[in-house]
Amino acid sequence: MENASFATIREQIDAHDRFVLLSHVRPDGDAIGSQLGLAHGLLEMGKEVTLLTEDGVPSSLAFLPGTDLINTPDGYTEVDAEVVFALDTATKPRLGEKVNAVVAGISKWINIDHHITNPRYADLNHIDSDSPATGQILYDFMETTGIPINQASADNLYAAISTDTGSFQFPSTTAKTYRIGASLVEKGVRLGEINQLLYENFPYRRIELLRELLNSLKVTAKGQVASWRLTQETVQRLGLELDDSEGLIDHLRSIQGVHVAVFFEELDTGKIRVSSRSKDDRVSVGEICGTFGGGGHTLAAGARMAGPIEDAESKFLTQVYHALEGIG
Ligand SMILES: [Mn+2]
Repeated sequence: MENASFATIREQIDAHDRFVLLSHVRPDGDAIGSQLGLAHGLLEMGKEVTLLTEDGVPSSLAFLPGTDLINTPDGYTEVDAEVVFALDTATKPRLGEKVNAVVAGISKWINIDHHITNPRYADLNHIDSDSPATGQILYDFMETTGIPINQASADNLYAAISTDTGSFQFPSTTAKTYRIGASLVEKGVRLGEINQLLYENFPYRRIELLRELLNSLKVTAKGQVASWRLTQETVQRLGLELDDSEGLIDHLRSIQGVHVAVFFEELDTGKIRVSSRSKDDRVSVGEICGTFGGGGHTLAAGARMAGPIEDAESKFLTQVYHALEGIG
């Protein structure tokens, strides 16, 4: 299926008044930043906007302008809107069970995302896997179709792009990404303040978590694979919140000689959440995660596996070793 053009998506905005904007479970900066980046533009156009996310806004992102507008689906039986925007969400189930239930009655769906594995589950889909962040696609969309990007919108789009590019560092970052960054700064992004709140404002328990993770660090395959694990026991003992581990995998990725970094996290359901990163585009962690029912990008992907954590660990790492053998 072809990508819907920005003009076609814009027509849907002109043709309707009430929109619901969604992103994925355990939302990250690109998820929340994308929702709010677009929402502030639509609100300025006088549109009615409902914002939902299955797990609520993580406290680390609560500072972004407009997060008070984002609700969990708990208070809803159904959402009164004409059009659904699913943003930064690779599959429909990843919107969350409760979110899916309360928007099930809405017939018009628009899907804007940058995950290559996105099966195009909406009526209009704009999937650009070359874009390092959904926030970057939304900037393009809003800028080219004349949807206002006010300061609140700019702050959010900047946070979306910055967090999904590892502060404009990952290989998916292009000259265009920097140009968009510059435009957003011109539109009033509070650069120093937003960066400090994004990257230098973590609760102390996150550092305690890092200490625990470092104690579980394993480097295998002649230094090419680094992994660590987080158990429910640690989650409970440190009083961790869902997003406390966000970004910590970058410590594994940063080790010299490491090609693949993997984070195994035991969830309260007993399932194992696997996050993986590759530094070598010949080793696609997206493909490896795909064999376990997950997905994502070549260099960053995730999956949910059955427990116990030891089993998930050995099954997943076996596939990683296999992929590394493939490149010699
Ligand atoms: Mn994203």
